[in-house]
Amino acid sequence: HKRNHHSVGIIGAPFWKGQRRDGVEKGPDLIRDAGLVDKLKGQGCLVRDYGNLKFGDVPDDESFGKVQRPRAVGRANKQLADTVHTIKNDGHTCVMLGGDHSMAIGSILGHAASKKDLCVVWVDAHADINTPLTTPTGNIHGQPMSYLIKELHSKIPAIPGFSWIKPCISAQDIVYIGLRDVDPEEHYILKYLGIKSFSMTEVDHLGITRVMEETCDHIFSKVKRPIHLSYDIDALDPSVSPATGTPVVGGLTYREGIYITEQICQTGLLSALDMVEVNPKLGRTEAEVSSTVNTAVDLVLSCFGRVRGGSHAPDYCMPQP
Ligand code: Z70
Ligand code: MN
Ligand code: MN
Ligand code: MN
Repeated sequence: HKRNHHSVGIIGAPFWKGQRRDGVEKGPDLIRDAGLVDKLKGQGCLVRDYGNLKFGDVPDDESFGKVQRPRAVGRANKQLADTVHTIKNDGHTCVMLGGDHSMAIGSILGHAASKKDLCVVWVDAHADINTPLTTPTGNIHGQPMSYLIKELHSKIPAIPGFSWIKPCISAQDIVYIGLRDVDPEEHYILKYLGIKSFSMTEVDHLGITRVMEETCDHIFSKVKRPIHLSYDIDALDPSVSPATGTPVVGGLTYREGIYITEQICQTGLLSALDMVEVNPKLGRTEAEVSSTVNTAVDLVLSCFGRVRGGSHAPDYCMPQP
């Protein structure tokens, strides 16, 4: 056994304006208060906490067509992208604590600024690939992928606050896991671009073992490359993580959710992680909130070497009688 050598940089993105439910901005501090940093250190990681981003008010943020609060979302994502770029250049695996999933725009763009060849594993009940013109809700947390994919560039209008955003990934560099609430327009986009996706039907059919084998075969089909894992807590079943904005029945079990992060860790290529959409105000009881937060913490820990079978320091010595 080699000592856990992960170097982790944490950035909190307490942002909610990519959707309409109050409370998701509490995510970063709740996940920290559940002991994330000490637990990562306890399993041998080097950890630097870069704190939380502070987002100023954005006055006169009129909607653009249906798209809600575009300037606030654009500006917050620029702040995040610059910070993620810094964290990557400092040599860490970057952990972005959300916040809503619109922050994946800045997280992935900042990551791509230092790792041009990254691929994306998107674990979510939702595809979050609506364009500003297909969105049924106007919520940008349902759209982040559309701004990042090169093949969709011609379908994206100029949006106030978004002029700095240039697509950085190709459709073939993406794998979805956990889908079960996909809009018809999103389904068209997934098929039209041939994006690899394992909906809950495929998870049932193949089992999570083969899903992860095929995920790695797909993203590493040509060469090994850095992984951006974008994990929406609503991918898991609401019986595990109910405190989230859009719970959808029939999700991943705790064990399937953890198996995904264990296997991504095993590749040795995890380069950035998003843990998003934890919303304590949507837990009906304290137990619902703590189950959701503790699951988010466990997922992060298992991205950085925690194994269910246990482990020990390489210099461990048994006590002598
Ligand atoms: C819908 C939309 C979404 C999360 C809801 C829902 C998207 N497809 N994402 N909750 N996390 O608004 O575009
Ligand atoms: Mn999402
Ligand atoms: Mn650079
Ligand atoms: Mn979701």
